[in-house]
Amino acid sequence: MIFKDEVEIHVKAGKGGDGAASFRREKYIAHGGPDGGDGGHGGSVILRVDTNLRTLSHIHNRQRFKAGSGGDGKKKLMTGADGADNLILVPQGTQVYETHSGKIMFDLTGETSEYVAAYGGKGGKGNSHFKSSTNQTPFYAQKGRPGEEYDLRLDLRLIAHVGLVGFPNAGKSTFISRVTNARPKIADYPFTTLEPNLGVMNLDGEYASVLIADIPGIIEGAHAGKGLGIEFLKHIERTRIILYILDISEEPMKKFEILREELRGYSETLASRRFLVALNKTDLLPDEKEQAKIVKKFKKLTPDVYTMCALKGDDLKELKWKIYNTYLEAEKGEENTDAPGS
Ligand SMILES: Nc1nc2c(ncn2[C@@H]2O[C@H](COP(=O)(O)OP(=O)(O)OP(=O)(O)O)[C@@H](O)[C@H]2O)c(=O)[nH]1
Ligand SMILES: [Mg+2]
Repeated sequence: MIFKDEVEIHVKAGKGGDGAASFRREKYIAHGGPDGGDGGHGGSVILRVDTNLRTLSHIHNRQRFKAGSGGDGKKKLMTGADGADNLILVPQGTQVYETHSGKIMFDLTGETSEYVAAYGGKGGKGNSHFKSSTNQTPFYAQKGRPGEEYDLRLDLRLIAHVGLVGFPNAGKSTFISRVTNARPKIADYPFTTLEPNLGVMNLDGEYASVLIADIPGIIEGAHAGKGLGIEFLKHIERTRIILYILDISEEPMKKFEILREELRGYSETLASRRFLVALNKTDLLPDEKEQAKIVKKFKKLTPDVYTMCALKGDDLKELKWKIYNTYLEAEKGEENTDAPGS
């Protein structure tokens, strides 16, 4: 699943139907009274949150969304039908910007948030409305109003709970494919991942509500623009937990220090976020004493160090539960800080 977090769309609401200009046909009277009905209202284009969605990848870039036009009014005071709305479902957390001005229009933060992106045009009034004492036979009927039309940019700031950080080739994508429903590309060369992947973690066969984000690998100098750059860190800015994934057979402590330094270069808050460490590829360092030595070094920095072999899917269970419990703790901490008066 490729995670797409930004997409431009064009929305065009329906035009209102025209009001009718017509007159009652009565025997022996040249012009009966005006009986032109009103035009129907144009449909609107509406954005609505669907909590089952996690990405914007179901929307094509530059896709056009049109709502239906209102029907014209008819004689005998018949009102035209209203145009159908066009409903676009988006994930929770989608922000709507006006493309040209860059102005934010709406933030679909709630589980039931809805935003009318383009209002349909009003239907025109039929000539029956324009009869007066001086004009018994008005030929004028209102035209329907055009619908609103905008270029919009939808921006989903991925609100993953756990962000994977590591050097290229460390096994981040292998890990996310083992523990979540995501199926990213995995290959034996650096920078395989070019776009973030998002997955929902499974625990004992059930999907827990923990979202994990796999981002491209980070190298030394990334914050100064090396490699794929550090811009992908924006995707994990709002995560609660960072999981460093390190190749245990390739100077993991040194790599870890470089990664921390790069994160610090990007944002101090991100660098000081709660973190866990996973030492991957234990099959490449089968000597358990060697493994224990490395683990011991990391334990001086944090108690949350785990070894695993993501390739074979070994030793993942304990880490998964740790991730889950840390996530629950972080959620709770958040509630507490949000509580009024605290
Ligand atoms: N021996 C061994 N190889 C592994 C293990 N986990 C992952 N690999 C291999 O390491 C290579 C890189 O794995 P990826 O999951 O693509 O690594 P990544 O961290 O996502 O890399 P980028 O996307 O380039 O940042 C692949 O060939 C994997 O099969 C492991 O536990 N043991
Ligand atoms: Mg990858």
